[in-house]
Amino acid sequence: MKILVSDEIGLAIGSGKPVVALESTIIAHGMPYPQNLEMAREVETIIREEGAVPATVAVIEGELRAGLSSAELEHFAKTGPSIIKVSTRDLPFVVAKKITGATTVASTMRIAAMAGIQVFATGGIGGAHRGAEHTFDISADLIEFSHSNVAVITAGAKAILDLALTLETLETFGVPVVGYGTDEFPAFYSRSSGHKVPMRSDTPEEIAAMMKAKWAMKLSGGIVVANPIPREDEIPAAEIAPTIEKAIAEANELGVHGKNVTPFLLARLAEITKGRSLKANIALVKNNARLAAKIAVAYSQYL
Ligand code: PSU
Ligand code: MN
Repeated sequence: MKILVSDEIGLAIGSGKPVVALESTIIAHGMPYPQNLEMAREVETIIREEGAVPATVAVIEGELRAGLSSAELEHFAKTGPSIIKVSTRDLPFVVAKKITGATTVASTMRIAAMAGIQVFATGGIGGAHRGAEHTFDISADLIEFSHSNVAVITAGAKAILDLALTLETLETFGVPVVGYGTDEFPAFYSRSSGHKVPMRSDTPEEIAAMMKAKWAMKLSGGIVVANPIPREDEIPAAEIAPTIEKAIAEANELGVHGKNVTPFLLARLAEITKGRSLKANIALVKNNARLAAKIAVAYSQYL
């Protein structure tokens, strides 16, 4: 299946220049307007500053796309949660029905890989939710890591999740989880989670070399690059923990389930913290975009 790319992105991919994929669910479902649009634009600027080309991924009227126009970005940001959230299981449906949808980490990885893009920046990947041993609510993001050859730069996994179960699942799927400049798996809003990462790297070049080594061995699937939120933007784990408990209790009471869980929790946290969690979320996405571009530049020597 063909991915429609902008001229700029098509040229960059064709000539081995660094490209960084971005997802659209974070825009439509992860943040309110207008902060989501500002974030989407700033992230693209950061990637350019570092010498790479940004490629925001989405499905538009059933077409798989990498690289959105300014008007399209604005459409996703303004329309918000009424745009369908498209994970891998939803791709055939939106393509067949020619629907416009926002791609999650899982479906963005798949489309990026199909387009020939190896690096992707997000905020925080999905994972095993708390209580997953009963609900089986494990994000398709984790499963996608065993399939698509893409390195994903993420601030650990969202603190609303069960991080121990998330790490166990990634281990089962044979996914390298690399701490960037840290020995701990970061917890999205917080730099520290109490969970160790299995491996650590301190340079973009080393991560690029890991990507090259993994795929040269035909070990298919992605790499989690766990990049802690900058110190000045973090909400310490002990501070955010009671708020997360409260939001999860509300979600359970209201019977929120399936694909609505993550957007509900992110929105409630932003309300309860009066925007502080949103501010932290934006800061960590920008931080991930910068590192992603550096990794893409380092990896371009192998292209
Ligand atoms: N990171 C953010 N905000 C988000 C997400 C990631 O900072 O909104 C989105 C991603 O699209 C991710 C999704 O794939 O949340 C996970 O949803 P679920 O748990 O339903 O798989
Ligand atoms: Mn889920």
